[in-house]
Amino acid sequence: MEHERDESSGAPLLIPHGSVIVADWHRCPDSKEYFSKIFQKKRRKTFGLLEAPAMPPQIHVDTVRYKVFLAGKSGVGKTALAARLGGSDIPTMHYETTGIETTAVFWPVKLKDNGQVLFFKFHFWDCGENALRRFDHLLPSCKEKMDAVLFLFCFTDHGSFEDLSNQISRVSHPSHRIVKLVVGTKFDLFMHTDVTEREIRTFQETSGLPVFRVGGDVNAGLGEVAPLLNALAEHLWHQDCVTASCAPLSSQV
Ligand SMILES: Nc1nc2c(ncn2[C@@H]2O[C@H](COP(=O)(O)OP(=O)(O)OP(=O)(O)O)[C@@H](O)[C@H]2O)c(=O)[nH]1
Ligand SMILES: [Mg+2]
Repeated sequence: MEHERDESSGAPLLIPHGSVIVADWHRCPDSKEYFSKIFQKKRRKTFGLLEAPAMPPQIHVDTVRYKVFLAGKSGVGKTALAARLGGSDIPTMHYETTGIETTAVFWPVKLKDNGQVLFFKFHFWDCGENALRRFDHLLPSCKEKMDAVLFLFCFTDHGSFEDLSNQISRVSHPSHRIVKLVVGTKFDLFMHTDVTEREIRTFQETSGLPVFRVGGDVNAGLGEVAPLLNALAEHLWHQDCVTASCAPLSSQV
């Protein structure tokens, strides 16, 4: 299938859902053994810096690591999204994040091509927007060796949607291969929505970036976070394959 192309890198911008990894694998019986390792007492397990899911010795699973930066206006829900993706409680109040906070999230994925199972380890970098503006050294740290960015806006604040183009130009550089996805938060507050579906469609068409919607109860299970984590994994894996196929042969050995 012919994909839309990013002129700067030659990489497709949009990858059809389920073309690289098995879609909705968390619902398949053969995934149970892997997903059980990211849970503890029916809750998502939080992993320390050097911790990883413990598989039985006869099952070897490679882990691939990616740095993902969360960008967006203050109050859009960057800290809440990091908590949501990691399965921890979402802060009910808005406390400005005063520096950089990182969250490690493990996510099992089955590749469609060869059936190989991998643990994706996403390292989410969440920096308070006001701290980012105040201290010049924070943005370069967040951007250093990042693999992906989630650009956030919230459905209850049109200003945060308008701010997306600033966020995108501030964070991305045309020559960098970076996965870019957009996340609309507070979708549960649809009665107060300030951003229309038409605006979202137009944005998707002009920017070529997919838009995901999140909101609501964090205890809704994996179904709530799976679409975003799977899309992130799928785009990152695809980006790596494109980079590897473009690299000179000597560097592929
Ligand atoms: N209802 C609802 N509230 C949300 C959602 N996401 C975030 N919030 C709330 O929005 C407020 C701000 O969220 P934060 O995650 O602290 O915002 P932030 O982007 O980290 O802001 P800074 O650290 O200042 O840059 C908090 O009160 C959250 O509880 C959501 O999806 N639904
Ligand atoms: Mg924050």
